[in-house]
Amino acid sequence: MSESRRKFFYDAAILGAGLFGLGEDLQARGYGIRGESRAPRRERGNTPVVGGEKKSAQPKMSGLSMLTPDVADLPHEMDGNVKVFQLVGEPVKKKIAPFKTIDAWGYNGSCPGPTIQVQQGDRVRVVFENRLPESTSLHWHGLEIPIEQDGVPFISQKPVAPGEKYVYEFTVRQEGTFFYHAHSAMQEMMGQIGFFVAHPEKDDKPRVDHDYGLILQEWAILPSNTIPNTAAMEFNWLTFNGVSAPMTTPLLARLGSRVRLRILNLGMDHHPIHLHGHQFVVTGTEGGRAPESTWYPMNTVLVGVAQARVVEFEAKYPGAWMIHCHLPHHMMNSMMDLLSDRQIQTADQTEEKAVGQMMSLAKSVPFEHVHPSPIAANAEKVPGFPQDAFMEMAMDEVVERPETYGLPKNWSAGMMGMMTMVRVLPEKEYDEILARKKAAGAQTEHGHES
Ligand SMILES: [Cu+2]
Repeated sequence: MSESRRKFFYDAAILGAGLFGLGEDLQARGYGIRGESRAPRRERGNTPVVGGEKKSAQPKMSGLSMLTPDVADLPHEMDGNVKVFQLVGEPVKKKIAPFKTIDAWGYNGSCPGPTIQVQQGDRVRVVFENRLPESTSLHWHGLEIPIEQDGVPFISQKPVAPGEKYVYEFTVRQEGTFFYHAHSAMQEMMGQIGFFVAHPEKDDKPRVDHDYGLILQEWAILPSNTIPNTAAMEFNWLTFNGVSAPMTTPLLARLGSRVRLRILNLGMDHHPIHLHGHQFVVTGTEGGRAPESTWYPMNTVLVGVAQARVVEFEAKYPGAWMIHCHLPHHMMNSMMDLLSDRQIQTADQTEEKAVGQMMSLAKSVPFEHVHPSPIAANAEKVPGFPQDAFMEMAMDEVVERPETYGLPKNWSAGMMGMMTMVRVLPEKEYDEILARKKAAGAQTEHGHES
């Protein structure tokens, strides 16, 4: 990486820190990717910008590559006709909410790890380096590859010790939505997962206009802790691509376009992912494309652990449509950890104490926010109050970015946990946001948006 390139990433990091408060996540490390930067990336075309490494040869996509909101792509270089990726497993400081940074593990400074995109038929080499304090390995989930490449410690390879490198190499014969992860349960729950997408040799029919990827993760963060408790069976922080709503970057779709969502789950729970206002069909799984004869309309798909579900829909109706896990506790984050030694109580608690506690919790987050929903004058006299009052925290400005432009005031108030939105926009509004992304990106990288 050239010196000016290095400086670019450093500047981008500063800019990102200023704009989005992601300072801890953004340290120039010289991988050629920025896991957290919001440099623009392509939506369509044949020259994807992957983390700014435009010089290296890019995948010959048949038409479209997937965007992983809030996660960068992993660039590669060519060695003859082999696509060579460099992947580093290491601890990652991860800001999962404007007021919550955790000590996760991931790859190349990113959690989840950067997205790998290849073409069906590609020969792929992944040079893996272990910068974790313990041994690990990489498993290629769903790929039909020789046993020596399967990444299971002792069975198919010796564990990769701390400080060691290990080279994986295989030919990708399938197409579909796969993933890589450490083949160790606790490391998985520390965040060691990333997309491995193999684009088909021939374009799918019907053709999609937008292709998005979401990784579902859950975290148990005990009071006053930043390290996920990987032994826990109860989870209080829920993320899409490593961030909780409203930090999740909205997906954009042109009105009338066809949208693909690839949803991947690696946690302890299965998540029913629901889309508002539209019906979709499941067009694929972690095993690849499903025949069209199996498609039927639905709007909630259960994404089980270790599964991927690929859904497609026509973006017919303009608006900001929620995409979220529908488990009630996954549509929020329990912020009891912010209460330090205090616990949220549901019994043996006067209403006055309950209200006081919710208020003091809300006041403890270190940024400006509002509770925009009115409450009744006698609210405190009603058994059960408060439920959602005070829990919603509008923080539009803290999470502002080009993709949130034009959303109604206080849009962020009800956005919590495993939640994002697809903004279906008429031509003019869509182009306006793309222009804003381009303008924001012009300071960091020249993007190819169309
Ligand atoms: Cu869920």
